[in-house]
Amino acid sequence: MADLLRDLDFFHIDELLTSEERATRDTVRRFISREVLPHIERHFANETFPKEIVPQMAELGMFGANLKGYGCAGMNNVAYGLIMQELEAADSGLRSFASVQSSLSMYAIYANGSEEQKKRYLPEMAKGRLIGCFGLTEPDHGSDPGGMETRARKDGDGWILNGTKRWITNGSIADLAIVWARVDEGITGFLVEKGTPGFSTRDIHGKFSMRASITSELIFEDVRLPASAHLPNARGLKAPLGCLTQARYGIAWGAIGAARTCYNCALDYTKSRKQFSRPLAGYQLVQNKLVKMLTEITKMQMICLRLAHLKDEGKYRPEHVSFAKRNNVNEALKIARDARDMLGANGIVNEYPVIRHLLNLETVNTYEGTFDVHTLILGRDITGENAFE
Ligand code: TGC
Ligand code: FAD
Repeated sequence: MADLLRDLDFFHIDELLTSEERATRDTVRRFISREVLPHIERHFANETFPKEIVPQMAELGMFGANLKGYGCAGMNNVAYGLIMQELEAADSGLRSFASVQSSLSMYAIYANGSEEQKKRYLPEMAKGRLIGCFGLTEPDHGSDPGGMETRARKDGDGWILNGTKRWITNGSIADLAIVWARVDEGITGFLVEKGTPGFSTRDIHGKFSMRASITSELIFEDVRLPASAHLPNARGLKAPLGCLTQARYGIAWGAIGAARTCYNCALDYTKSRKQFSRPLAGYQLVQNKLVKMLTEITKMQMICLRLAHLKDEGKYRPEHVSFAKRNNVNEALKIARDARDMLGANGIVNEYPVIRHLLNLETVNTYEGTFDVHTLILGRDITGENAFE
């Protein structure tokens, strides 16, 4: 089977990229091909994350890639998106790791931290020496994080933290947890270092999706935190939601990568597989599916490039990101399902990457705002009626 990471560029979108953006994408693609693809099925089978590649990801500037200063690469948002696209062409779990490190954990400190916190943590996180996780979801509060029960109360100069966060990517492998909690004034954020007494993690096993990514529960039992652990500029739910906007942006790009791998695989397979003495690709029903995939991927690419330019110009709104995340992940999921069908029985084995992408995309459609939550965010935007109240 030919290179499944190869481009799909029906509308010459490549010509709209700068040479630096193309070079970033190609470097990441070579890295993925060399260091990730040969091992990813084993990690998915064993429920392990390939932690050994973290230093190389850092070397390539992938962590906090679009942040400025503090040892970050300061790339534009097109380059950042292309990195996410290539990572997810290999596996959604890999893109998840980078999203959580960059857009959730580093960005939370970048946007809400003191100068001292930024200098202390961001350069180490950019180098991949310090891994972060982002604890917003709780066992009883997923789509409605505003209902969170994790609580911090003042204790002298510091704080005492109690509560449980669930479904936290990188939870048990993180050195630093960004934890969102309720205080008397509302919702705010804390930095909790691994090893702090009273803080423990428990991994979630039995996942059929995102198996090459660690997902954990974070438990806080009378965790005593110094004043310096508080993110001083995190005031209200808009602080964590602002981080989600950054991560959702990367997810919209990532979905293109997963969809592209599935499309390339389905195209190659149906061109070579013969039934009734003709290649499957010669049948009208199969061509219809391939053309639908091509069309949706091309639309996804256009949405993301325009979104990147709006973001770089400071003109994008969270609702633009909701539009892109909702559409791209849902279309990628449909493409993965069609590709799986087109591979017949071979669509269910790990000789081909399609079933792994399909299973992963079920998570991607759920996390960072489910498909329906983004529908309601957009519905609120265009009607002025808030379905969440
Ligand atoms: P609502 O009244 O809508 O908003 C409260 C305040 O926040 C502001 N805001 C935002 N700010 C920045 N970015 C956004 N996306 C924002 N959305 C809202 C808003 O303007 C308001 O500000 P202010 O000044 O008036 O206080 O709050 P609500 O409680 O009605 O929330 C509604 C809703 C459903 C949109 C929100 O809760 C939501 O997005 N729910 C989905 C939860 C979610 O996505 N969780 C993700 C957890 S992290 C994760 O899944 C990581 S996966 C790993 C990976 O990324 O790979
Ligand atoms: P619920 O909110 O209970 O939703 C269940 C269903 O109800 C969905 O179909 C939803 O669309 C629907 N629904 C909810 N509200 C409404 C409504 N108002 N109207 C109509 N329908 C509605 N969280 C973190 O904080 N950090 C992480 O790193 C992280 N990583 C994750 C990794 C994985 C592998 C997974 C699976 C999840 C992760 N999450 C993380 C949690 C994720 O963000 C939540 O699962 C997601 O927000 C949905 O919450 P929920 O699972 O509680 O579903």
